[in-house]
Amino acid sequence: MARLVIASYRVAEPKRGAAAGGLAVGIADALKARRGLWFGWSGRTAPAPSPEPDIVEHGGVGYARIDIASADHAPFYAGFANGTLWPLLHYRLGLMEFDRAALAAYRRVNAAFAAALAPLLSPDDLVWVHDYQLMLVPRELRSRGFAGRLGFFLHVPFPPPDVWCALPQGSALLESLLAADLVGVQTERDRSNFLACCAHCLGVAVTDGTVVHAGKQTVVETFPVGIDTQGFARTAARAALGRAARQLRESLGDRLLIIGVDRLDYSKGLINRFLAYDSLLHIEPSWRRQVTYLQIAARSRIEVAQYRALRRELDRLAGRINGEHAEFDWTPLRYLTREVPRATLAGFFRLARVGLVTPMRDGMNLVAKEFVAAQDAADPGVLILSAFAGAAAELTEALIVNPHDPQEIAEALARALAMPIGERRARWETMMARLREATAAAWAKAFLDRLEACPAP
Ligand code: ADQ
Repeated sequence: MARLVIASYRVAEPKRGAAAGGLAVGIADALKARRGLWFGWSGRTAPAPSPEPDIVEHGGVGYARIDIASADHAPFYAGFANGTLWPLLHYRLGLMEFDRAALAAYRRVNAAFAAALAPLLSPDDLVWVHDYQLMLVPRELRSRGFAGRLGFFLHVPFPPPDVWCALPQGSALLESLLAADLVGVQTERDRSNFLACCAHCLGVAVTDGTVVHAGKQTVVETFPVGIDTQGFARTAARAALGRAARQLRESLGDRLLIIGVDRLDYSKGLINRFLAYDSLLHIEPSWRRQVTYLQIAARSRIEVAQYRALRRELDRLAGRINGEHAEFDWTPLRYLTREVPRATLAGFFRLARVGLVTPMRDGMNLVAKEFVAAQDAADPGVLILSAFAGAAAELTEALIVNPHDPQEIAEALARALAMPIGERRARWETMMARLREATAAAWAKAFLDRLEACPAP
């Protein structure tokens, strides 16, 4: 079996591996099975970083990590990756900032990653590059002589040509991705957008999902990311009996719990979600005192101005909603801007009657899948899900909403809160059956099987 080499911006702590949860589970299993190497950022910056990665081994997996140049980190990460690419890829041109110096830093960091990784590779390795922070790595690896099988997976959406073309020098990024043998995306929509951009911006031939550019063929396919469904379900069942879940349950009394869990990011639709809850309390006053909405929003990317502005807006809105609707013995909205341990979250999901997942645009959204996996089969909660989350393609039995319309979300909330047990069970069982198959491990396997099936270099 070929050795697997993963390159991603962040790397799980060697000792934690799959315990870091989420995506690390699927990746860690594949790495173990293939005696793999995980390459990425050390989490440190240095004025003149060593070009050689620091390599450690743990549990049969190698971890190779490099520092990023101190002068480059901010323009690379807060600048081009999260100030330019992130909004662009989430269709938010109005929030996109472009600066050539930031693009130059992005190029340098991607080149430094490839320069440090290339000497570690052998021709029969399977190399799998992850996400929008490393879009120039495929081409950089090729120009350093790596001719083996190379795959790229984009975790976030890919926008249509009219949006993508607004990015100055965007063609260089597309060309780099076409240096890979396989490009994987989350949904059919992302796939057709990516292919349309290749045809439109590069003028290349696209047939049956295969792009031929500069004499090289690249296959573009859909691989929806999954979670460790059974593992998360077990964690939730256990955590629901634990201390945090008990305290939460006691604090709720007879009230039904609505839960939202997100990174504090404008793509997650938090403002409209707060407005929707406010609207529910206005249009369906019978739910006053009967519900509590718990929103856990982990602070994220605070070095980017838009994220700080969003935080201020949510703080203001949370204050207004509680000020307007609260009673001396009822706080309608509980709002926490921090991370909560995964197991605790799993227990909270299981207690909730409604999971509220309403991103304006999301590659997949693993919270939606975690919420479903965490439910008690005898008394499952209802998922309300944005039509623009990648997960909506699979979780069709959720109440699907347009996140741009707070009123529509409010109506879905009222419907979910009143939904009879029979309907809740039927919807949940269908979604859960699907998630039992479409796990993180199955996702990694599907991608790697497809990469291995690409023509030998
Ligand atoms: P994210 O944008 O980070 O991921 P998501 O898929 O929801 O979004 O994953 C977030 C993970 O972090 C989940 O496992 C969740 O439980 C956890 N999390 C969120 N808030 C938390 C909190 N307050 N405390 C603790 N944990 C929290 C990107 C893309 C997604 C895509 C994933 C995977 O934007 O669309 O689904 O990658 O491909």
